[in-house]
Amino acid sequence: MYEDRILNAAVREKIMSADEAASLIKENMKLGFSGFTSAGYAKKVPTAIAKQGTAKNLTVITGASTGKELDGELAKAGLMGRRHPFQSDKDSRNSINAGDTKYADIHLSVLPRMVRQGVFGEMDYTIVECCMITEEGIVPTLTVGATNALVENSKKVIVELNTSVPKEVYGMHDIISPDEGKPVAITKPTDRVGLPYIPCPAEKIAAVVINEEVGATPVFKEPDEVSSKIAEHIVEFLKEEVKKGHLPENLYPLQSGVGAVANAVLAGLSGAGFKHLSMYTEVGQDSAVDLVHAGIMDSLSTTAISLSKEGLEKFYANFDKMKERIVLRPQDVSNHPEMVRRMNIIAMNTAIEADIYGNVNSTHIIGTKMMNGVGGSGDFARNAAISIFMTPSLAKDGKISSIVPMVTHVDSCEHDVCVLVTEQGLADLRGLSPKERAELIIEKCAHPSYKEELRNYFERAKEVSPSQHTPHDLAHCFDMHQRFLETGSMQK
Ligand code: 0RQ
Repeated sequence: MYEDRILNAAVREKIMSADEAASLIKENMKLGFSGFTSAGYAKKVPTAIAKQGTAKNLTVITGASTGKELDGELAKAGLMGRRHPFQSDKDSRNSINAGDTKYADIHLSVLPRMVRQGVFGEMDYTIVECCMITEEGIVPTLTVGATNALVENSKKVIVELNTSVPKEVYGMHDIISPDEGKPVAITKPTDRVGLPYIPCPAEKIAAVVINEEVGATPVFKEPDEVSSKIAEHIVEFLKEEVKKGHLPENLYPLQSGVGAVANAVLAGLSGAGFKHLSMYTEVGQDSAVDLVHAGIMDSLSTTAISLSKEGLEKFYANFDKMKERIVLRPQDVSNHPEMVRRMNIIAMNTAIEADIYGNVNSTHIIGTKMMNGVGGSGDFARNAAISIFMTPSLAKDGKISSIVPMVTHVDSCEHDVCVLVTEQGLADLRGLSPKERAELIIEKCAHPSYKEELRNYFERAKEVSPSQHTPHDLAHCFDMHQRFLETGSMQK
């Protein structure tokens, strides 16, 4: 059985049930997992670990977020002692915010190097979803993430062979470690410089579990009026930059973050008349892959393809074209500062809140509650040719203004934010002094119902501030947040 997917006979002998594989996992173990966004993570083994419920205080390290069968089940079972570097599951978020899971939120490009440096110690097991096991190693499904670094630094590996993923996916991956001190010779998104599999000797494989199911797939909100308006402003800005000769007609390679707004912005690009676009990014959601289907995007380099059920069906129905145009890389290559800088990436990420001087909070709700994590937004924002942050001007039905006097937590600082966009408008902050930025952000990005309070804050700050470079009224810079905590709304 499975001779066409497990090429080594000795490895075929290691096929066992998810329960048997899960019983290898003991209390206090350090586990690596494949997976990045809702793609490429093992499902049966973590669910079985959670059901057995005995392996307490696990350290769980992945590429980025995973789905409910992994983060959700382990958190609900109270087994998640530590979690790195990014998550977005409701139950794992609750466990972190209750103080039950210790969470270090780490730039995604940095995590694999930390794994190789031994910052977390050696992994006891790395649990990898794959579509094939060759004589030389493991062929992942539609992600790479940090899997290669985790496998390298693991005592043993458990493989979950997912037969719903065609084995023809072999050849889409480009595996290389950038930590060897040599330049990574990638100058365009589809360049290939590495191996089509993750090296792993047969002896290191402790168990193979067969999974025939697709598992949960993400559901994307249809673009609404607010996200479509944000997309419109960005498209207009990019067209203007082309007109001025600042950008080529097919733009520079794009990076786009996760979530509903990011998905809508890419969808907005499809009708904008651009041709021969490319992406050098970390996650290809439906709207990015749709641009490839439509022939608007020629090439897409990413570490994960994260598609809805319909998106996945369309992807496999047009697989030859997808394979020709899409390359899957480790996250320390997809997010590598060297490549982001070299290829002049246009980075587009979503903020939770931004302040009048252009600092961005992507992670903490009202300064203390973890949402997801910084993910790759910092990797791209710091090194991009143009770093764009976008957010609806209001959150929670207007009870919160996303533009505030001072952010309650900083993920991307004023130096890494070139352009700020809400549905109200776009502020091009490049080359502006802090006070010029404040005027523009309040004018262009704030919602009309909060403009007056923000203007009043800025005027008062100029009166009471000891310095006129970045004026602040430090005793009152969090008044809006405090009012929300006390009354449930920032509105006066
Ligand atoms: O909460 O779901 O309870 O209503 O935040 O907000 O508007 O649905 O936006 O799905 O695009 O996510 C920044 C979280 C945006 C995401 C963030 C509340 C809001 C809602 C989600 P509810 P939306 P999105 C590449 C790059 C960091 C990582 C990153 C993210 C929830 O984009 O995690 O960029 N980014 N990675 O109500 C209080 C505010 C709020 C607020 C929003 N000001 N105050 N709550 N919300 N603004 C990908 C990877 O790295 C893998």
